[in-house]
Amino acid sequence: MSYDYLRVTREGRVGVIRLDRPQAHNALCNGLVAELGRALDAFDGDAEIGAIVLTGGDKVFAAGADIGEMLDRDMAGLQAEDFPFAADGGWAALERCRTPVVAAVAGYALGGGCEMAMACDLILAADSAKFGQPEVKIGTMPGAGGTQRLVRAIGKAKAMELCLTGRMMGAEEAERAGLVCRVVPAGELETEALALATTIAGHSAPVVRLIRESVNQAFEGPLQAGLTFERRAFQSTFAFEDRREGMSAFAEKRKPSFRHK
Ligand code: DAK
Repeated sequence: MSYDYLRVTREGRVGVIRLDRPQAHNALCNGLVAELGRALDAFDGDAEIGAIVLTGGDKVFAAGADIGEMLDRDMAGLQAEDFPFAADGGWAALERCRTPVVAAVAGYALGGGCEMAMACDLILAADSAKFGQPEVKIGTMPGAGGTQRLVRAIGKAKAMELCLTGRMMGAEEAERAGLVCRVVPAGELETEALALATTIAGHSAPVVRLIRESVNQAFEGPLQAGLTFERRAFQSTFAFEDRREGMSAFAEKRKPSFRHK
């Protein structure tokens, strides 16, 4: 598959998608979002891929939706296509992707860029990362999870401040607030993101899928339902060959060799 706005590579069991529209600070034009959907669907359907890294450039992850493209849009049109779920289903592909996606963020992750990072499973930040929801400054508001995922990730007080003022939050503050799992020096982001994704991809794929779904239950639903889901998910790992292999390997003091089934 060829792409105009992405660079797509693979490193072992890790798929790497790099947003690559530097002249527009990786603004998320429809073409880019559509390509992202295709790349994600391809990796998600590939049994040889166990984790995905989604990243941008050194100075910008993504500066949000393409303001030029939105300028002349009207409400009826946005509603008809359920923007941003249009663009050939690019956003929807991110929401439904079952392979863990690590967002590796350097520089600006603003508006739709911050929302895109938050729609991933975890965010690894370079010390240069800046997160924000500046839509209010251009007369609109977050529309792809900014007022919802940000509140769940960092709490109402800080999320309210960021959304109402458009202030950017640096990497250290984002880590303290719980938005990112870790901050690394900018020059090490790519290596660290790959190492993180490679660790995930080295574990049993069906078990990873269950853990991911279970953590998301905690993020999205009530506690009792989540605890029940977790218990059933745990029990169902005993249906996998990889569960027996993992425990046998521990008992035999060797490394497990997972076959992802
Ligand atoms: N869209 C289009 N072009 C952009 C852009 C954007 N979001 N951000 C930057 N660019 C372009 C600039 O126009 C400039 O292009 P040229 O003038 O060189 O042709 C180039 O990228 C470099 O930008 P700057 O010259 O501004 O660079 P600086 O380093 O000075 O500043 C910046 C970097 C990131 C602070 C600044 O560019 C900036 O503030 N950009 C806009 C950030 C922003 O407001 N983002 C939020 C966009 S609104 C929805 C779902 C989702 C969304 C909306 C609706 N529905 C469900 C309805 C999402 C909305 C958004 O994300």
